[in-house]
Amino acid sequence: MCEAQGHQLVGGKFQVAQVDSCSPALPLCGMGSKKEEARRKRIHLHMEGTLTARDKVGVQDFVLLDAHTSESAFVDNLRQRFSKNLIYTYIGTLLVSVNPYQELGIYTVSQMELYQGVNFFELPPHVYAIADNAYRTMCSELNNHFILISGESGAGKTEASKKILQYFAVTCPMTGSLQIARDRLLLSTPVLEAFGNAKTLQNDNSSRFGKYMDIQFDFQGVPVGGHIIGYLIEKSRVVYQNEGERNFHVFYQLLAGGEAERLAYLGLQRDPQLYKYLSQGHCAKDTSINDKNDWKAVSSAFSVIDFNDADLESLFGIIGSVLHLGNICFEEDEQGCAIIPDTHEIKWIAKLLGVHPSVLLEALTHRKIEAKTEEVICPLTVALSVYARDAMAKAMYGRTFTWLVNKINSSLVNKDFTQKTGIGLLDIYGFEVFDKNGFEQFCINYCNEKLQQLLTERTLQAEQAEYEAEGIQWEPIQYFNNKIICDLVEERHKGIISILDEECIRPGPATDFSFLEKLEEKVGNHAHFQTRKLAGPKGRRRIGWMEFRLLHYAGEVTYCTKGFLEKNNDLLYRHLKEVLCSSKNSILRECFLVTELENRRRPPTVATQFKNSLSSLLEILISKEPSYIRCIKPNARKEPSKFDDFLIRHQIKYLGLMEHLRVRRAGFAYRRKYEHFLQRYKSLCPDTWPHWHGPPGEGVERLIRYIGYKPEEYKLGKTKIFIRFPRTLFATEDAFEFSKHQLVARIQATYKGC
Ligand code: AOV
Ligand code: MG
Repeated sequence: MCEAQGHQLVGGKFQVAQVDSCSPALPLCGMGSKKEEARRKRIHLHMEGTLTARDKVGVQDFVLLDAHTSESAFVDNLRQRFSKNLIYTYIGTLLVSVNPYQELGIYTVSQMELYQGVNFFELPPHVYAIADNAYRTMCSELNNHFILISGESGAGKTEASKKILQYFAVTCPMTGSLQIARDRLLLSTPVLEAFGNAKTLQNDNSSRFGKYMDIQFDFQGVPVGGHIIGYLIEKSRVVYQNEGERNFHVFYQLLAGGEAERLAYLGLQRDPQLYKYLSQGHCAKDTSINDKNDWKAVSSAFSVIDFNDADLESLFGIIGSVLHLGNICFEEDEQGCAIIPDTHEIKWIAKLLGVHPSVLLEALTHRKIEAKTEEVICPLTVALSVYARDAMAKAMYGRTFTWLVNKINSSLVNKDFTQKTGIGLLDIYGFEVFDKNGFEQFCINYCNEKLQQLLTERTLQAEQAEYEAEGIQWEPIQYFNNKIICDLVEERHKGIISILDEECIRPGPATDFSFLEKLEEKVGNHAHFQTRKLAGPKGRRRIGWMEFRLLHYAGEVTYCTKGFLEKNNDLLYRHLKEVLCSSKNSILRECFLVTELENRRRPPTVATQFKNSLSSLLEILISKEPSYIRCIKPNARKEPSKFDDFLIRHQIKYLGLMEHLRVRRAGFAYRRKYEHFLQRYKSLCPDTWPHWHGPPGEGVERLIRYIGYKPEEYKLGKTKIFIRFPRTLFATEDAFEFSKHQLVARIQATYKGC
């Protein structure tokens, strides 16, 4: 006779006892291998500490809150847990994470082992539980998954995605030859972060590009390869940074850690303050960032992900050239044309890129214009030369970043495996509000709107639609659907992006101000749009003449239209393009020559490209099974242990966490088609074992009546059974394991008797 916490085998029937799902629903003992028993013991030991302190640490699943609809109770629970360094809490299967801003020691290998193969609610909430759950479902159902990590800038998305990747790297089965695939997956991160992350006011390691990483597994669950898609890198940072912000990490890393010979070859000095592109934010040297150490990590990662010396020479030739470009100064001659009095920088760039100095000099100070039959070369003003110089730096960096992602992908691809399943990790730039917000923030916040929309559609909307389709009685729960804001931005012919594109291509003088006027004319009446002219100086911050305000799902953001047209057009003078195409630098040749040959026609604008890439991303995601992590930033000062109620309440609101909780609380944790449910558990009931010939729904009804489900624990829909609490399912699962064990024992006994 076997008896375990929460489950009793009574009179041959398996009954589900009332267990608080906060306590560990330990499955039946004595049914697994020695290893399994040892694991169970570990869990038990681990849980003891948590259980005794339970009253003081709130509930680990918001569904269990008594005052479940009150926002204050929600915040209180989060605060209590945060004060005990318990940063994770569930809402059903969704994970809420609060950035601790300190190392907590909860990401050790033994923690990883603890979460491996455990039922989701058995252990305290953890990002590892989300990873493990996705992984195990993928292995058993052979389907594709994705983990969507969202939250505002600095909330902990990138850290969470790295922890998940590490979890797979450590816990997945591994064969010798595939270790390299695993290492490459892991090491792609520091390289991409060096080139794509930067210190901003909100985050010292802010992702300035969006990243979707697909980890591919073979049929045994071994990680065999991967693929990364990068989204819109913030190129403007290469040439300009706001006060208190930095350029991309790689520049500072190279200067701080690069070998003396390398720097000499590139003509660079160690001190970042000597470079205009690195010092505009006045924090080139930041005590919280160790560029020298980071360089070590990045340079050793390069060798693992298959970069050879020639690649690195070209790559750093470009990085060096960008720094030299930034230091080029222009002066005006008597005719008002730009000249470059000191050609020191030009010589270095020419050397590093393999172009002729005089050609480069001309391209930076002149422009080729096609007249009727011939090309005319016109001198540029100083302002236009500065524009040309910055455009060249941005174009080089932007395309190099794309090259980098492609190069990493070619090292991650594994052609030997065809039958693959995958887990996608989505880590994008979080919602951003600065004092001054430009085109970049507009794109970033639009991206966040789209992901919020996906989440709303797939959780709140889909969940409720399913209850309706299955004929389950249900009291609908109201929620804010941000589709209205997505439409305002992206609708064809009518949305802000279309209006911007029209201004970018229309003949005649279009300016950032004429764009604003068009916006007022076309979307002025929209409930989520305001300008000074239309709304008056209401709100917390006055709207300026060049500004418009969007009322995003996550709050108001006032955008300055200055630079919108230029950034959306992203034009590089033809003259400069030709110089870059003629470069002997292998990366530049590859990036410019190929794309220029392909793109004789005008390429889509930046915003439209971004919109299209987001819509293909959503298509990818819609075909996969989702898991969600919602990250919360506890305070605006990046400080540990500081829980800012106001800031947190705001995030809880806009992340829609209360609505999630209501749907979860009133809803069902688990559902399965009758056929599948019956197929798995039919051995638990003599009526359905070994075969059930009637309608599957009826079989399920017999089965659950036999094993003793209580009426409040489940509902039967048209095609599926809905189970309210995870504990019910765990108990059923344990009973199944137990019966399997008994069956094996019986078979073994039979053989022994033979
Ligand atoms: P983000 O990805 O959400 O912002 P990060 O993941 O980069 O934010 O987190 C910001 C910083 O918070 C990190 O550099 C860590 O110092 C700290 N941090 C976050 N999560 C943890 C954790 N679990 N444990 C310890 N420290 C943590 V942005 O990329 O800006 O949207 O564009
Ligand atoms: Mg990030």
